Amino acid sequence: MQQTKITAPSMSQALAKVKETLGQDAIIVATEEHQGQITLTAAIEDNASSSPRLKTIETPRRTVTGSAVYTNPLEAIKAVCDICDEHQLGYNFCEQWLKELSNDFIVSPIGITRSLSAIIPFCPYWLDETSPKQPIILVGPQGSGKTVTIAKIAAILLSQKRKVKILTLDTIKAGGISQLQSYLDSMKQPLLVGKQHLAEALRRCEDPRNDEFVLIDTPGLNMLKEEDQSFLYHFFQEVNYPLTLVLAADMNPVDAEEVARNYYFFNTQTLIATRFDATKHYGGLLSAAHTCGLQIAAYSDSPAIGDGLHSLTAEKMIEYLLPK
Ligand SMILES: Nc1nc2c(ncn2[C@@H]2O[C@H](COP(=O)(O)OP(=O)(O)OP(=O)(O)O)[C@@H](O)[C@H]2O)c(=O)[nH]1
Ligand SMILES: [Mg+2]
Repeated sequence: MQQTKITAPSMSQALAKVKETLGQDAIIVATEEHQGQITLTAAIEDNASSSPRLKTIETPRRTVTGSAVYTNPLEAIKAVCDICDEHQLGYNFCEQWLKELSNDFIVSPIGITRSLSAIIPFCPYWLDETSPKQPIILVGPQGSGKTVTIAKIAAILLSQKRKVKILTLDTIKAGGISQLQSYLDSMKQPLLVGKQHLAEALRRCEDPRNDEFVLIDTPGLNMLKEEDQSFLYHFFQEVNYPLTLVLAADMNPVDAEEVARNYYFFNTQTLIATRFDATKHYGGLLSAAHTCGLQIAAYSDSPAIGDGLHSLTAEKMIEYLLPK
């Protein structure tokens, strides 16, 4: 692992220098603030973009069922290129997918699902694998669906007879607290509000006897704004756990990639995609996951809490990507 310390007068300048020095895959491992100067310790792992941390599901090589099956390599290549074109997936994504696909040319018929599962980390069993030792902390741009998703996760866990403790740090958005409170009222769950509960909630996760899942909602951030970068930076200092990015699937690929990179700096490892029902183009979601190796934990296709979250596999993703 390569490490370096960068000092600059502001967060955005420090982050820009980190990107310049270590590239887009760098992650921040420590931060200090002294006399108005920000010092970031950044690191890059040798295989940063391709080191999944949860169990990912790769489609077995011989799985060639479903509609994405082609009789010869040219047809399969054309199908992948058409998908990349339709969903605005960039050159790098398409090139890597095709490279992976070429490993399957020895079998016939040829499926395009396995190669997608090899370049995107799908984690359909994310929630089953998560334990109360790990808080679920949702971060993301304004309006991406964090609060609805926190409520959905709470509802799913409660339906499995698990216990939850829910905290919102969003004391900024008008109506933010009452929005989550009203979702939780129907589940008869209390809501903790404000930063003063954060340390205690995190301590709870460290207690081996703890059987409550700690769910934390955060305010929507605009990472182009210095104060929002600063919020994430201070939050990251206090929270020594991986974060989950909530991203709307209808975000354009360039912006989605940029957002993912910004959060990836701050120990964001997983991705939940919302608004699957509001788009026919999924390039933003896939670009964001691919760029930073973010693991796709779940997706949502409805704003209704009762409709829950769904697990995503390469097979299901291909169904969304193919022309209807
Ligand atoms: N169509 C659709 N709408 C969704 C979905 N998930 C959330 N929404 C809607 O998206 C809007 C924003 O959702 P919120 O959960 O409030 O988003 P947020 O990220 O908490 O927003 P901020 O706290 O303002 O940053 C609301 O109108 C939700 O009902 C989804 O999967 N599909
Ligand atoms: Mg919210």
